[in-house]
Amino acid sequence: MKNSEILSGQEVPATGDGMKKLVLVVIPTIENAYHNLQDFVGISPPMGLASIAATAEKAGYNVSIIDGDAEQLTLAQTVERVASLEPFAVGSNIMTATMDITRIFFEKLKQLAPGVTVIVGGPHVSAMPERTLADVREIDICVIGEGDDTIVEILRMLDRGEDPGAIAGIAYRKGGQPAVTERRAPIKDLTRLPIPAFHLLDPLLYRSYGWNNWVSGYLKPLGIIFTDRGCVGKCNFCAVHTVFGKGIRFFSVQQIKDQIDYLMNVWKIRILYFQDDTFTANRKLVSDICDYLIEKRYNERLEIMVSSRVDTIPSPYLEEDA
Ligand code: B12
Ligand code: SF4
Repeated sequence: MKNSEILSGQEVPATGDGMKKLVLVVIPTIENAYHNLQDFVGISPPMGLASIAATAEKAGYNVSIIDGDAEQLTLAQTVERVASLEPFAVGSNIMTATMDITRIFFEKLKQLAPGVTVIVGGPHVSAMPERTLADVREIDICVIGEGDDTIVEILRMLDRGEDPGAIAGIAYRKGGQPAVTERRAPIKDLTRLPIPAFHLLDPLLYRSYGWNNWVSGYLKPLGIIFTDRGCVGKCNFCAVHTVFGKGIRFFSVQQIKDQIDYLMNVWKIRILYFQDDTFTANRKLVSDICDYLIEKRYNERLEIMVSSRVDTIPSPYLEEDA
């Protein structure tokens, strides 16, 4: 019996071996998105997939990540690579801009591997879970919001052959019709999460944006760290709140130090990007991170990038900051 048949309401015997393979995939979209500016685009490690890979591994699952963009695979090659690993479930992250290619990808994948369960998450899915199921009939489960805990609950459910209706924060096909389960609150305490599964990625594939190319060649490896989730901004056009809810939550200084150490010593990064939406929201945290980079003299070997919202940076020109 196929995994995907569980989701159409049929009875399935529990398998329960707990070590089946989950393959997470970055569907290649760079060529389609950036055309002749491809060389300018940085290639970032997929941190959403690396985060859920870490919790799935911690729960005992066997996980691989195939990054079609970083490995410069065509769509057809990516499909073949994923299918050749014989996964029982395949997961991917969808932005609105990547929805069309995602549909083609999963159509082709299910032709090669009809029994696989397809699980998707990300901003587009979180904003429009039912629409996503309606648009792509090959998708079995949509994860709404953060997927770190949800992925583990889904894998266990698939293992036991149970109905996913009891899992909060998903949309799935119940007897063929889209069904949305109860809302899942954002993870209150981020400090309980493991660090992202960097070990499943090849550091040499990740590089800085093209502007370094004009100056000193691409810098690589590029390491990415998120020090928080969410944003202090309340911009109503922004997709961030659909995934992370309102407000902002922080990782601990220790979790950030552990990631810096790993990326410096194992990945041997030359450029580090704090890819938060508002890196400067918590000045104490920023100051602790800077102290650590200096204490370890990492700053002497690194270029550092951050992204933030400009009004969280103190300005000597504004009275309130003086
Ligand atoms: C890094 C990034 C990129 C990188 C992606 C590189 C990579 N390999 O990941 C690059 C530079 C390529 C990029 C490009 C674009 N991006 Co961008 N990007 C981001 C950014 C800043 C961080 C993504 C990230 O890692 N977040 C941290 C992780 C932990 O969160 P996450 O990915 O959402 O994952 C969590 C959940 O969503 C869920 N989840 C996600 N995937 C999956 C999969 C499964 C199976 C499960 C179970 C759960 C799950 O669980 C994760 C952990 O909790 C986000 C902003 C943001 N704060 O997220 C914008 C964001 C995703 N980008 C956005 C946009 C608009 C774009 C562009 C369209 C911009 C443009 N006009 O060119 C392009 C599209 C490019 C394309 N390919 O077509 C929007 C998406 C909006 C939307 N409606 O989809 C965002 C949300 C920015 C915003 N504030 O609006 N982007
Ligand atoms: S400041 Fe940026 S990331 Fe934050 S809500 Fe506004 S647009 Fe989104």
